[in-house]
Amino acid sequence: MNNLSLIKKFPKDFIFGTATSSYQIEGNSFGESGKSHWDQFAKIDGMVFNSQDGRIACNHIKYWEEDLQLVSDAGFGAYRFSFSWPRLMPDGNQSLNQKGISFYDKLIDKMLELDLKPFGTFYHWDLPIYLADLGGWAKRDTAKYFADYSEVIIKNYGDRLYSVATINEPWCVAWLSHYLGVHAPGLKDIESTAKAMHYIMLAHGYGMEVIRSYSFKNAGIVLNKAAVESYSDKPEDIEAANLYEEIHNSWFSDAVFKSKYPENLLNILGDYMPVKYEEDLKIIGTPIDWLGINYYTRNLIKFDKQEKICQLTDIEGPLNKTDMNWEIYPEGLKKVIETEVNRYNLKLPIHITENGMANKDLNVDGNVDDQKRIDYYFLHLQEIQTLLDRGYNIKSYFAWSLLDNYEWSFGYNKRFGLVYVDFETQKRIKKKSWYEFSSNLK
Ligand code: IFM
Repeated sequence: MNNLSLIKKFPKDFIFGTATSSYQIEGNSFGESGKSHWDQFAKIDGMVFNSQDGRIACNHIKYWEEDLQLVSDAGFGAYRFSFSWPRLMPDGNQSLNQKGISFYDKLIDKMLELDLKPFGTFYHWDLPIYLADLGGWAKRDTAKYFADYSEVIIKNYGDRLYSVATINEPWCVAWLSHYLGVHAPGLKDIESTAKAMHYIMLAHGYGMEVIRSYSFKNAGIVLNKAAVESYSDKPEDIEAANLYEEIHNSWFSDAVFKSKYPENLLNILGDYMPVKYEEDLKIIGTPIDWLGINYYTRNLIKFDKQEKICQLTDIEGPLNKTDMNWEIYPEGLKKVIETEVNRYNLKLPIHITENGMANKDLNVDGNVDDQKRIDYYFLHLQEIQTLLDRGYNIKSYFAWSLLDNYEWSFGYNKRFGLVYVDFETQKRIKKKSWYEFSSNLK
């Protein structure tokens, strides 16, 4: 049975935090928020577990003080949250919702009062419905509107934010949502995929330009990295894995660090790419101050000739799994960081902006024993420690997530929190993992 006492051996200035996102916790039926495309998507039969949506979620709009107190009482030094675009700009790009503006004002001020560094993410998947109806991420205008939205954030809160990230997990925004059809808008369409793969990165670039125009200094992007491995030594599986590496990982990092897209995937998407997309790559490559890495699992890839466009499949691996059926593969975290640093010769600070697991947690008379989650954190923190010992420039680690919350297509059926949420009563119950962090952070 592992514990988290290794935390005490981390460098004194290493930041430990925990993370959430707006749609997953806030409850968008409160505070005059606009709707997001997830509200629409959840209504489509079979797309989301029990058609659940984020109207109530964890009602963080009401319980935000209690929630921040939970972060602070555990001894964390930072809180990663996201702004909700439809809460701030209900119609996407026109009027501001003053209630939304003051909500984040209060939230950030309270973080500072509690000595929590505010790590703000601009976009964590809640696209205003109004922009989704105009074509969403398959349209160039959405990237332009993202620049206006970025300005609202940086102008109102830039003086108090410790750091900002433009986009959370562009792979999910583009590939998972337009090619695999798993997230909103649920498309399986190569043309919209190609457009979204580019426009989400252009939005990042425009966001960076706005951030720089306000002389804000601590800005980055958050990429979800998969440890991609070939299912076998067969050349066709290795080739399939290489293509998947481009799809999941290097498309986004090549764009940011090299102002280019990787060749194999570009060959596949080429005919559908926006005209003159090359001209945008310089904007996308605007230098960032740090790279955020979210890591959960590995992808085992096999050649599959049944697949028409990208001839590959993700095979279920043999390792122990979390409740998401994701393999627990801690060395993958080390591998993805090593790959990133070597491939791009990175000197930038790296923040581990998300890592954690879903577990079938049970509330037994007010006790939630999630030892499996403690084991997961232990194993991943060990990998980070190894890299720190080797001199890697890793600055922080954020546990995903503070609260059980809306896990997208899985609705409220997957629990990732350090704190258990009873969704009937909104009661928060600290899990064993919360106590474990707390006794080692303080
Ligand atoms: O809950 C999500 C989060 O919104 C983005 N990263 C992965 C988490 C677990 O699936």
